[in-house]
Amino acid sequence: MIKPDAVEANNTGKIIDMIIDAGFSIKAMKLTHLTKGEAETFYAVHKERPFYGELVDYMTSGPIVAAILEKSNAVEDFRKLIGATDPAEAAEGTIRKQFAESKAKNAVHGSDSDENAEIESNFHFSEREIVG
Ligand code: IDP
Ligand code: MG
Repeated sequence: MIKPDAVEANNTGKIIDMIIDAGFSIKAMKLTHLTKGEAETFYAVHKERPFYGELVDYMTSGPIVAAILEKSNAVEDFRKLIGATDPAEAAEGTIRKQFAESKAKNAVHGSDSDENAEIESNFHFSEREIVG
């Protein structure tokens, strides 16, 4: 996902360019606005964390871009491309280093495992919206 802060700041195109330049292909993509219930479900794994309420408010504060990306070793390579959760710790050349405002408003989401990538893909897209 490209998160609300990055969409609002008109960084969507630049972020998609970086993703394509890094060798990912786009299998599905859409602009959407998560409801509170959708954001709560998507981030349910974090519901005991102190920042959960803030995270749900942020993720529903404006439109997001959801995408399914394909590449060999995609999960690990995408996490490398986006950088650390906190942009202060993100490596030079990463998306979060360049575009994240803070640890909370950190521009992009990436799945953390192949299993979660499948769950998150199915959360955002139906089968007929996925190319190939
Ligand atoms: P990740 O997005 O790098 O996988 P997670 O630890 O899974 O990081 O956290 C999910 C999201 O929750 C982060 O991307 C960020 O938007 C938000 N978040 C994480 N830690 C904090 C925090 O300490 N304060 C506020 N928001 C946070
Ligand atoms: Mg995570």
